[in-house]
Amino acid sequence: MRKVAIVMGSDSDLPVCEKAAEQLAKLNVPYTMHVLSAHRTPLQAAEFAQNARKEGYGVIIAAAGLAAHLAGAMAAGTVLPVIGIPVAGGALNGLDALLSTVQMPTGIPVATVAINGAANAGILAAEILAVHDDELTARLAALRERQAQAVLEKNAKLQQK
Ligand code: RP5
Repeated sequence: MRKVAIVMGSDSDLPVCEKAAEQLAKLNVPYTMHVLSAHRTPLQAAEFAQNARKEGYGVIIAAAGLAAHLAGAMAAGTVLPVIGIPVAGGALNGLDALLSTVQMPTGIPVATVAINGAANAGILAAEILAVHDDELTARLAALRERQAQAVLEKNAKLQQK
């Protein structure tokens, strides 16, 4: 199976990114994590994106806050699918990162999740890899089933009150 790269602009983004990692681990999807900044290490970030496919990656998740250009920089360097996570923080609390990540020019797409929506980024990465993987598809379906059961149990408890 191809791997997922989780790249983040700073180690301060790690607590958010760990939620993506948790989902991937639960689904048995291999992943690696990297600190790479579009602004502070632009050459290394570009090099990572350019080599990602031949290094065995199938999806890149990129998380950054403030003027968040990391996901866009990744997408500029590869035709692998890139999922952007805008990270909350700073005076605008993530709205800046959301707009910087989501407003990509035509031709260089970034699939952007919610501010701090790292769990969904992990699940979406798995769903992309599952297109050609029936076993992973089954694990994703089981995850949905467990979620539905949890909601139904909560409803049942509420009805008993
Ligand atoms: C962004 O600036 C990073 O992605 C992080 O969210 C934010 C702050 O970085 P640090 O100053 O904590 O390294 O590039």
